[in-house]
Amino acid sequence: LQRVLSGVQPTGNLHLGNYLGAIRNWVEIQQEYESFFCVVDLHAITVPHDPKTLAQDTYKIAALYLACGIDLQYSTIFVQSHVTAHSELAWLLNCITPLNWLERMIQFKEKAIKQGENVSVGLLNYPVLMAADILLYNADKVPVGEDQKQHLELTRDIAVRVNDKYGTRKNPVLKMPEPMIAKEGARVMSLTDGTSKMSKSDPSEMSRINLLDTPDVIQKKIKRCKTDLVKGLTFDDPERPECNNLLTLYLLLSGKTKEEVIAECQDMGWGQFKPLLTDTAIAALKPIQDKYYEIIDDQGYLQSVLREGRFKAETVANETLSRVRNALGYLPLF
Ligand code: AQP
Repeated sequence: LQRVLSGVQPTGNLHLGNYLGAIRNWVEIQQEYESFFCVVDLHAITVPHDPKTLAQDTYKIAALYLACGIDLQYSTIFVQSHVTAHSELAWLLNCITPLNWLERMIQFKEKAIKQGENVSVGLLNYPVLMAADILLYNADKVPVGEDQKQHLELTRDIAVRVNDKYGTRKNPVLKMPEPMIAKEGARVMSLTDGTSKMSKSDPSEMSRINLLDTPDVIQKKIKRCKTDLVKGLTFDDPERPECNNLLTLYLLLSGKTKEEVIAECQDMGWGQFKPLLTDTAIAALKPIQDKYYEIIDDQGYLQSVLREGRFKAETVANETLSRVRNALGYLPLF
């Protein structure tokens, strides 16, 4: 079986972008791959974070993975910081990654601007840690949203550099991963601006639907979301980014095909479509929320899931780490 690795940060609430761009696809492919899904808590402190909520947020993401349908029969769920090989490999990769590769990263530039003086070295290093996450598991595929594409290209560049410097053609040190980006849902847009992505860090709660939003909140957000004055609803019109985004949300949450959605919605006005989208979103999120509230307070269960996940992850990760250590010429552990 080929292997898959992906993760989400335990920061803020997971929203429909995280779900439709990433987690939902993990659920779909988990039976075809050996899958590792981590809660990337080391990434979470690259921006200012609250130590009072980090541990609980980590449980929350693990519980949401399970609630969304990640099945332990096929997949391993673990916490990034529990497998210390992530930090160790990240350090080794840091020392072979040129600084200007990191300075070019769009996400760094965007987040750095927002933070002004407080930008940490960790924020710059974020993609190197992500490369370590992926490369440790010899992942063949990395299912992520469109916004992570550049970081994946960097991961591949780092792997090439390590292999060129320290490996041979026959015996590469690191496996080359490939991005797996879904056709639909790879870039879910904000409810208040169809040209910017739905994101946890948008200061406006109205810009996103969180997986744990109550029906009332979902209804309010969709009622107030940005639309336009054009008659009828269409996909893929660059002049109507909000319309494309809302129809795409309906398509993904209803499970209907594009043709079915076009036939159903092309003559609708917003007054008719919004309640339809609202009901569909509430119905799609209900089973996830039910399952989540069933398990979130059972810390014993979540701990056992994460403990077992850690053991499985460590076995694979430590093997790769020693391969890299050997290739770099370190004195082996004895
Ligand atoms: N809007 C989105 N559409 C599709 N996919 C998305 N992802 C995030 N936003 C969208 C995907 O979700 C996964 C988790 O990424 P993360 O934990 O790194 O998320 P994040 O960066 O904390 O979340 P945001 O909302 O993207 O936060 P900020 O505000 O920091 O920009 C990834 O696979 C990502 O592609």
